[in-house]
Amino acid sequence: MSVVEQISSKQAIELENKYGAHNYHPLPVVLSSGEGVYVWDVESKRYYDFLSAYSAVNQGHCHPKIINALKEQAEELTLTSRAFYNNKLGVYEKYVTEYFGFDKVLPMNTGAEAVETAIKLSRKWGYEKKGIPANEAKIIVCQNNFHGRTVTIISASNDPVATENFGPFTLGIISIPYNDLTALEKALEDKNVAAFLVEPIQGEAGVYVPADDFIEKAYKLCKSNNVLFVADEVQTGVARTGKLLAVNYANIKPDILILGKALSGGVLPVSAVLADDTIMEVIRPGNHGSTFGGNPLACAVAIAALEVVKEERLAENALRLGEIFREGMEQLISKTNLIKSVRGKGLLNAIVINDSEDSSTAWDICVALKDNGLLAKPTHGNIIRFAPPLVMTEEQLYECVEIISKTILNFKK
Ligand code: IF1
Repeated sequence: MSVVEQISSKQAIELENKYGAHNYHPLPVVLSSGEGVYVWDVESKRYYDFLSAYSAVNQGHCHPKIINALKEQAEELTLTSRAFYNNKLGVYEKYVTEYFGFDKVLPMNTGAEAVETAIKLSRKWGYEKKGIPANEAKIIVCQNNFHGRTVTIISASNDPVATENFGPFTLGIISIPYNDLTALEKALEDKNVAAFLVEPIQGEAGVYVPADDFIEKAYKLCKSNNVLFVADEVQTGVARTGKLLAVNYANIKPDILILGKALSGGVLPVSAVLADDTIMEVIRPGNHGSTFGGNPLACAVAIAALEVVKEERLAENALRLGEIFREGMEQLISKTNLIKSVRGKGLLNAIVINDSEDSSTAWDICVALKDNGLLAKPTHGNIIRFAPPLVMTEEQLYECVEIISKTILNFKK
């Protein structure tokens, strides 16, 4: 008998409110199981999951191949720490570096840990390879970014909700407007800049897709100024945008690649920082680490999760279904003034609701979508992100476009 008795939605919500920190405002639904593109609540109602745990469940909920890898490894060896070698880490490191085309990987757990790792790596490279004076290294970031919740990472944020009363903040961060090559070129005049940290598509900001040439031209500006181009693909990576990586649209190889979320298929926290030897060699024993980083369980799960991406051609599926989704939304937009626009790449999309940012309309639409069997959540204010698991079939996607259309056309403010 499990420790947790079968509880009702009401009981579950009351328990979280009473015993849990109120650091989220969840939609009023209590999930108890998931399979593929579906999740079920405690009253056994089925939903299409159009959030995918913020793009961590690209391979679908509880993918059998990934769960089997988890089970098998869990009965063998889960954690050794890096004080000793183990028989899974090197195999995984070879697999993931060849998979993405880099010399080395530094394995971590959460996305924020990987971003922090990339910041430390960039700074150390700046001092030891570029010759930046001690403690003068700068990192350029973009306004409206989201890279995680640690104090250093929110030091790069301009979101008052994520930063208020968490100071003092980390120094050495320059913030420029997203998608602004002129601003980047000016910021790069500072010879103490070590790296440019950027999301190829800004997820949390509301699925902001930059100009087609932004990433490629930003990369070239960085290279001509001896600055590392650091791609945060925690949310856009692992096939989400219709290619293995969102930077593949720009046909560039970032100096440092940050992965997380779907690297494990949402089964447990696995993140990674990949770079070539000329950069990664600045890291020496004792410089960095983590208790769980590169644990055998994570290695086994991540290999299975990445195999699924290739075996089931998830990037190709996301590319094709994304085009169908945005076409469906464009047709809906022509029938209603409630939606201003749709944007995205692959199966990372969002609609902009025709109401003020501080209105509850986007939230209310998500509650109505929930009642109609589809789960999505607003990002900022009036933007609703739609990101289903990449294993969705064309038939399921058409059904979901129908659910969204019906909900919007019948929505009463
Ligand atoms: C929350 C957002 C998404 C990320 C990128 C690093 C991280 C994230 C591009 C850190 C994490 C998550 C965090 C979660 C909600 C979600 C999110 F709304 F916060 F911004 F996806 F858009 N880089 N994003 O998107 O990875 O440490 O969470 O593993 O904090 O509310 P993490």
